[in-house]
Amino acid sequence: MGFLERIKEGLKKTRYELKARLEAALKGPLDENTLREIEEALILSDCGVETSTRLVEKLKEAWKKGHLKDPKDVKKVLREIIGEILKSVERPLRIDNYRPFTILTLGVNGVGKTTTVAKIGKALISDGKKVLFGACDTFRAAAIEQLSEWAERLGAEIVKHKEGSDPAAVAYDAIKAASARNVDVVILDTAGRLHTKSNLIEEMKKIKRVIARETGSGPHETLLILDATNGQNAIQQVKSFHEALTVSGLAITKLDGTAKGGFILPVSELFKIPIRYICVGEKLEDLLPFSAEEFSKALLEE
Ligand SMILES: Nc1nc2c(ncn2[C@@H]2O[C@H](COP(=O)(O)OP(=O)(O)OP(=O)(O)O)[C@@H](O)[C@H]2O)c(=O)[nH]1
Ligand SMILES: [Mg+2]
Repeated sequence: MGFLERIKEGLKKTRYELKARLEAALKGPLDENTLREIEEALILSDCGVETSTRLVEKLKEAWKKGHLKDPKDVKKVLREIIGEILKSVERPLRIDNYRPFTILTLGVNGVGKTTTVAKIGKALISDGKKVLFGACDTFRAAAIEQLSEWAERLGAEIVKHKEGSDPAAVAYDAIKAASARNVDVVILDTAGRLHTKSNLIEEMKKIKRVIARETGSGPHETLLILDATNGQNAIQQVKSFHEALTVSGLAITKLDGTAKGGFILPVSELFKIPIRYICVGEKLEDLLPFSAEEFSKALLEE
């Protein structure tokens, strides 16, 4: 399967629902009413009220200029406008400027942090990099075990402590070990923290301070993992984490399980944080680098 085909397959649910809604809206002749229905269709696909309104305003401009002759043109113009919004957050993660490059992952419970750590690790290892995982989720023994299994399977190094130990101490040891073992990339897995509990945010800040002190320049990526099945609720998560910890990149997981994929539009417009990766399944190879053009094509191309 080609790259575009995989994204299309992964975005199937969002794609089908958006398509069905747009087609229902586009049944009659194009007029003000149709445009309102298009706006409705976008809102229902979690594109956000403000973003949807803006999209339709732009459609209206194209319509007035006579660029929208039939329903196909609407999708084409919409695809272009969406592609433009997403282009502003298309900045792939570059790991060659620091060594060891340090990635701190963040995200609430169960969004797919540990799985994404493994997927990124696999992609980097396939690229010839030496990778070390840091098991900073020390809340549960099972979490340390889960990451250890991935490390073993992938041939990644791992630094772990006992359950209940200080996550910042794990981060410290992981960075020390990375330098000693000539590692290219350190990826720190963290606990599923409730962003509403500030003491947990404080703990993340402490990890971040330790990384900054020990590397002098890191973390080189503060990667927030968002679960697409939460749709627009992700906006509040981005806001809380970004305010407290300055997020530098996003990874969007579980796009395969939801029709709410449109939420990445308001997230992109509001925060302008680069989307590094999207995940369209549980398997290691289901991690894809984010491409604005392919994503908008996958949403709106036949
Ligand atoms: N369908 C689908 N499932 C995914 C994806 N990413 C992760 N998962 C599944 O989501 C579940 C939770 O993943 P984890 O990686 O354990 O999530 P986590 O954020 O580390 O969870 P905690 O450590 O408990 O906070 C697992 O069953 C994963 O297989 C994805 O892109 N698509
Ligand atoms: Mg985890």
